[in-house]
Amino acid sequence: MMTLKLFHSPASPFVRKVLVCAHEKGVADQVELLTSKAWPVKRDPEIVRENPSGQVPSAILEDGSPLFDSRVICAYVDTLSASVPLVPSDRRTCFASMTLEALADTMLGAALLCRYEAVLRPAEFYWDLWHDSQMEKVDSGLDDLEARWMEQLEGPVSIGSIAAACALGYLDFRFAEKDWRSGREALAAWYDVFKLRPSMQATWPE
Ligand SMILES: N[C@@H](CCC(=O)N[C@@H](CS)C(=O)NCC(=O)O)C(=O)O
Repeated sequence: MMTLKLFHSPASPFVRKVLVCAHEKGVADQVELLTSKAWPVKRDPEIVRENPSGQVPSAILEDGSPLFDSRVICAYVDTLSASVPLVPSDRRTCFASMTLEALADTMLGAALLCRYEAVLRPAEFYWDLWHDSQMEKVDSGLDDLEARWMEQLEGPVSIGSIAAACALGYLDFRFAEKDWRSGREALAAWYDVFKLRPSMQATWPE
């Protein structure tokens, strides 16, 4: 059986995307988790050896070659079994799913920057405007999901819906006080069902 070595961190929403994909594809047992310490200011040399960004998720294939970032690893995981395709083969839905994933990743990236700003940056350097501007990207993304992406989200599970669910899950996890559900009832209702999927339950952040 092929094994994918995955640098991971139990709270990382980008890693979660990969693990949700692995569970959806029934190949979670082919992923070997490597403990790592991804952090923006002091990179983990073990990860850097494989991925100069030092970020998780980063993976190593059986032949020793590196695989990153989360989008590439998710696409790779999709090839590990023939069950339901997460990157749709139909051209139109494929690019729509990838765009939805990109949107969710953008929201996640901005939310992570807010998190780092709050927990990492020395208080005297904290910049409200910068923080709030990142959070505006998250809010615009939430509005876009509600206004334009519900049909796609409600369709068959895909890389796009998984990424969106991981982004919303991260908001609940790290920004519990943020009331992202108000005014976005369709998105909230969709997420509250999607999060019950066994793949989401098996990858709850710690
Ligand atoms: N574009 C990357 C983003 C990954 C990312 O931001 N990972 C975070 C953890 S959730 C990380 O490693 N942060 C440490 C850093 O930015 O150096 C992906 O999709 O994999």
